[in-house]
Amino acid sequence: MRITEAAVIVTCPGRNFVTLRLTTDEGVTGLGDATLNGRELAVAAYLTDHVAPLLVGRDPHRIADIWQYLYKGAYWRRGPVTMSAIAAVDVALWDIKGKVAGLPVYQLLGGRARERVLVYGHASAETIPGVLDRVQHFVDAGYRAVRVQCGVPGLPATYGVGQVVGRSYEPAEAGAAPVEATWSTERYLDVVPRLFAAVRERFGPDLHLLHDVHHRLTPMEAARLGESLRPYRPFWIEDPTPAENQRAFELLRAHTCAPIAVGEVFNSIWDCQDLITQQWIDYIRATVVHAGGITHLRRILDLADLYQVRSGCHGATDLSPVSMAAALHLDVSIPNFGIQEYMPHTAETDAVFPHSWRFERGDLYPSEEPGLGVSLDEEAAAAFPYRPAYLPVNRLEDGTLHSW
Ligand code: CS2
Ligand code: MG
Repeated sequence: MRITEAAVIVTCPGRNFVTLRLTTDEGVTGLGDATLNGRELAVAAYLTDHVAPLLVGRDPHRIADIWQYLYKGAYWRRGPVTMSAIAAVDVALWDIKGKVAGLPVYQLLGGRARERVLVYGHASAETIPGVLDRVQHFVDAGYRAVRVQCGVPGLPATYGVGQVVGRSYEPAEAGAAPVEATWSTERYLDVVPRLFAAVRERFGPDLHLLHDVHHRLTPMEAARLGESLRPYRPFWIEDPTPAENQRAFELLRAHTCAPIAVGEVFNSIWDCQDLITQQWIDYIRATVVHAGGITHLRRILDLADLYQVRSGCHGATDLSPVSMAAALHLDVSIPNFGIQEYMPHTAETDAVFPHSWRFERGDLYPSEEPGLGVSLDEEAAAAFPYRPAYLPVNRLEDGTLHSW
């Protein structure tokens, strides 16, 4: 069996998505997601110009060898653009292997380790009462885990913490340049414990509550947040402080027992190594698309298992349904599954990427179809051309650029 074509499809059914389609001489095709929010065209060019020509003529069953060839053969290692491109190839090859075997991908990964995949939804609003209404919506739909975020009083809508009514708050805003928002750590640290208190008071002790800090605090500010949330038992605090300097997590760990989740911006096992092996975190959030595909993410998750770190794969809507399908096959098959993020896509996106995973009462169930269980309607995709869109930036009140 040989790869005969590697095609890159860019579409924007609400969000930009980059998809790799591999075709073989036996007519079997495979899909991989290559979307890198705000830098989509860089990965598309990397694939079209530098990877596609290397794939034609190769045996698609040699997944591990092709992975090593693209990783080591480039000389330039790691980085989100390279690793997203490799991920797309890797996932498309797993899709092909599953279709040839007549098995869903999770069966190739060792089969089911659990019956279902626990997910969390996003309850976000400007005000605390607004968030309570959103949480009620998730509880009514059967969710047992919800991420709660509210606006910071006195600041206009801030990325990831509030919501402008009628406009979605993430993961990106269409436009030629990022929106600029304002940030105040003190006001934020004041409002989040009040939000958690209100949610616990109304919904009781059983609902899992998560919160995303989007890398905005110093380690000691994050420790203060962890301690102030302690009475409300957070499931996790995500990205409390930037992870470039990983010793920051050692410091944070020494001052709070709040569970910590990190990793959505990581792209290699080397980014995760210290955090995992030093047990400075509780959940690793790397994704299939940005961390080198199923092959590489499984290595990360295996390393994590040795150190009692569980998975919490990133699942925002800037990851295409192809990535979500791949994540679910991993989630259901690994021993150290924790939770899966789930933000349903727009109806337009679901129409462009028909898929057969299933949501039921707070859990997702991976597809039982051979391969990933996702297809791409290329005619529908062509109706939604690429539109520039970027994640916002944050400035402090004096204009200093802050972490987003
Ligand atoms: C967020 C993401 O889902 C999350 O946890 O942090 O929405 C993230 O901001 C985007 O995926 C960035 O592309
Ligand atoms: Mg996040």
